[in-house]
Amino acid sequence: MQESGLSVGFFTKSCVALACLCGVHLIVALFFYLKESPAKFTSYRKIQINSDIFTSQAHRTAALVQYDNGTEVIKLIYSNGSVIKDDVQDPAGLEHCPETSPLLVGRLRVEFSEPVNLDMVRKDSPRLVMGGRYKPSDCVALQKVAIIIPFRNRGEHLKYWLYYLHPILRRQQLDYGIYVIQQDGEGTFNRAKLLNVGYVEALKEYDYDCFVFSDVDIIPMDDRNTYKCSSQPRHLSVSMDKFGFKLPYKQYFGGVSAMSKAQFQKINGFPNNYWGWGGEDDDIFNRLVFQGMKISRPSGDIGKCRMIRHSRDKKNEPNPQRFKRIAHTRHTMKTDGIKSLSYKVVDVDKDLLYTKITVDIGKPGNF
Ligand SMILES: [Mn+2]
Repeated sequence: MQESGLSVGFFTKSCVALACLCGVHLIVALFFYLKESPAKFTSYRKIQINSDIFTSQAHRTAALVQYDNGTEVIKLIYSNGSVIKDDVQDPAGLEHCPETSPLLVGRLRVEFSEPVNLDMVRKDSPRLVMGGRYKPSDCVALQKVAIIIPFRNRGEHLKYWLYYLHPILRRQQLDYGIYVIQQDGEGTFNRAKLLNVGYVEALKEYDYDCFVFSDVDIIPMDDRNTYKCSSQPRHLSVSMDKFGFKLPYKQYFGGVSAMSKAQFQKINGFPNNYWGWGGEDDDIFNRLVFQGMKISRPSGDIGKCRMIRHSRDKKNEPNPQRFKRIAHTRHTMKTDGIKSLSYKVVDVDKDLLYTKITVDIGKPGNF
């Protein structure tokens, strides 16, 4: 009996000790939880979002706004819980801009007979920030768009482009930046490599999620042709006056196009070895197709654009190798692209209306 009494006593004591230990653990945990959590997250607010652009249909997004020491942090979250976007916004608690901007006016008059005055553009854009950066004041833009313009010796065209595009992009309620990528020197021009450089340089400045690649001489004639990305790579200059307001051919992807960061990464960016005029846009088209993507386009009516007439640039003669190169995209795209890009920045010029980056991109056979 004595033996059994001893053993019951020991068992009871052990249980009490264990219970006490658990209690202390609980109290300590509760103390730290209560101490930490109210300071970190004062409140959560669920907001509605209308951007399903970068998500598959299977995973619609939800958004949470969480206040972290007074700063609003917007997280776009997959239904499986993974965060796809994490962006600090103004503390004002702005709503997202609507899917279609209420500021659009539709068809525009675009002409190049009179010289344009950029001072007017500067005065009319009070929210423009040095470097050609803008974001709406009353809502959070749906996309952060870097507009990349390959450039050399086309100052007059750039003036028209800036004159027409800044007001359009503002009405489209985009959070945007203008990057003019100027090829240094007088060597053969390389449009696609300059576009690759623009992609890399723009991302060094800001967390852009969409890239619009535009020739300097193409102006949209309708502001409903929004310069933003879509669930598939988007071709924007679909009916140019130069081609009788028609697509020159079904696979045409030149002029102005838009790709999300993910779409651009998927195709290893653009080719670096198309020197001179032509072919690079067809190579890009091939890359998209080989990666299982399709081109999205606005209607021919909304997609009307005007091209400034010009004679052929010097050092941008048709590239005789272009047909041979296009035939080998499937192979070359694996190695030639954003992963193999090399260049040197020679100069950065910040204007209120644009960021101009002058780059040494080498020469043929040495890229
Ligand atoms: Mn042109």
